[in-house]
Amino acid sequence: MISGTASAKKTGTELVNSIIRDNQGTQGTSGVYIWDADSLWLCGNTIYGNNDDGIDGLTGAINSTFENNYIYDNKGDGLKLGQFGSNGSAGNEAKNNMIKNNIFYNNSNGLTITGFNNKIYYNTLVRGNTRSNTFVLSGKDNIIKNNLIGTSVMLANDLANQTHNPASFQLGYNLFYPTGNSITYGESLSAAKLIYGTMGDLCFNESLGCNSVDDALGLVNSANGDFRLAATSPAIGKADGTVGINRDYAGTTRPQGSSYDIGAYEYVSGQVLGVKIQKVDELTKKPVGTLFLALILALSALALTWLWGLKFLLGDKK
Ligand SMILES: [Ca+2]
Repeated sequence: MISGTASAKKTGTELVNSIIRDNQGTQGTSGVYIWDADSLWLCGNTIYGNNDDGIDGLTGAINSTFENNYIYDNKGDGLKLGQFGSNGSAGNEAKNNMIKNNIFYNNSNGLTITGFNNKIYYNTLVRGNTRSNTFVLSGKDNIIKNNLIGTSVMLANDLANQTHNPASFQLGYNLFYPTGNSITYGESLSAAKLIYGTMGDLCFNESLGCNSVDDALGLVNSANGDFRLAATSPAIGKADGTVGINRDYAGTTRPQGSSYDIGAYEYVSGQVLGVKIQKVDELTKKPVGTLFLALILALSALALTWLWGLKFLLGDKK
């Protein structure tokens, strides 16, 4: 837990290159819980298998950066910032944050943001098999560019007592995988909403989501934890390079080739396929098979025999 208060925010915390997993309390057990933080830096973490959100920033973060994190298989949202129904007057707003180069896979919602002036660039949000939305956003003046978005998006204005308009979003240059009527757009979460099938439809009707690509994601093998772009991915060359982010999730320089690619990975020409890019749980939670167990027992027996031999040898020398 990273905890301040609305009037005295926790400032300058860094959480870097950590594995945060399997927090399995009976309810509300998230990997990271943020409570009124300012200038927080979360970078390079792997966060999975938690009973609620990967990162729960419901109570607010400002001026913070969330980058190059891999957040997957959490029962709640991947990253949640700000609180639906709040206008931020209690200090619990998500404001002026940067969310870039993260991978969200098989969480409930991938990324949910309620707030102001947040920048959401170059993230990969992929749905798993059983969960719902990948992306929910509400608030004002947020910029959402160069993200690779699987299956569904909700855009709404849910901030009470303020004259926010979802059209104040800058939404563009994303790759969206259409799977039916899976874009929800509305003035508030409680009001009637409009439903669209593609970013093209959203652009035509709302002048939002333009310069995007509606197509399959074109990843190497997301089910096996490899979220790199395949050589034929429609995400290649379609990002807006002017947002000023010059490294990708893997630390590769952007752009490769002449143009910038959508999603957490820049495509690298000649990338080696079949290289095992594993989920962490395959490394740390691998069950001990019977054959492996037998090998351990055999080696243990051998070691014991050798120790007995050594003891006799030493005994002889006395
Ligand atoms: Ca490129």
